[in-house]
Amino acid sequence: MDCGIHAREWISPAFCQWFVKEVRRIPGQITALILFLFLQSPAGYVYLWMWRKTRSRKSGSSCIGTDPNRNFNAGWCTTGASSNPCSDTFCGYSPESEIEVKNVADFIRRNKSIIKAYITVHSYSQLLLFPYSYTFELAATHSELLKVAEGASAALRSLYGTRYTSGPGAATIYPAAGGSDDWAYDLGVKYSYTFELRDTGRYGFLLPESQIKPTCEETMLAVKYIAAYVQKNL
Ligand code: 0X9
Ligand code: ZN
Ligand code: ZN
Repeated sequence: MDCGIHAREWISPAFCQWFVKEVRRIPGQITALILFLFLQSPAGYVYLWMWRKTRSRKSGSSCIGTDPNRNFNAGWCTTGASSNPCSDTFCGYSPESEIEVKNVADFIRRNKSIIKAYITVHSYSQLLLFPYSYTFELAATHSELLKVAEGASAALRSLYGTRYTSGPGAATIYPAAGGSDDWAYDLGVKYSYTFELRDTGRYGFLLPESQIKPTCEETMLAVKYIAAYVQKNL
């Protein structure tokens, strides 16, 4: 699981912190799930806390940063991404050009045999997405991915009634290539999900403090659901 791939989505790293605290209290249950990477884009997070991209620069453009979730090697820069360095969805000059992306990709490649699921946490829109986003074609295991997503959404809703929509990224949010979820799935990680946490736009990225704890609590139920399913189906 990673959090904070997009720097301005503050609720995401908050959830990773919550997750670590909680998971230590339930010995055995989710220990098979590996947790890594709190702040995938630390430079952007520090930079005024409103930034989406990394903070890298290259001569030839005065614009700064690449969208890390367009920089993975999955249909790279073919759709829903920009080759303009000034765009908020700039895909970078080449796949894995960003050190943050290269590090995550290397980590997943290196641990491929033991990684059974990959969850990446974003905000906002209340969605539970799965591959593909770089194409409208359905994933080979589409129906299973959907079934697990719907179970996880139901578990999440059971706490405070928060409604999530689940589906493949391209059809559910928008087509966008170069994302970590598609990349991990094509590498062979069978269960690959993107959470878009609260809310649906009222506060957007600036989720009020009063919603941090309930968001973490309900999301925990969804992640536990996915983890339990994966453990039963290893
Ligand atoms: O556009 C994104 O990277 C994600 N939405 S966000 O508003 N947090 O930026 C959605 C990612 C869905 N997955 C892929 N596009 N691969
Ligand atoms: Zn995001
Ligand atoms: Zn506070």
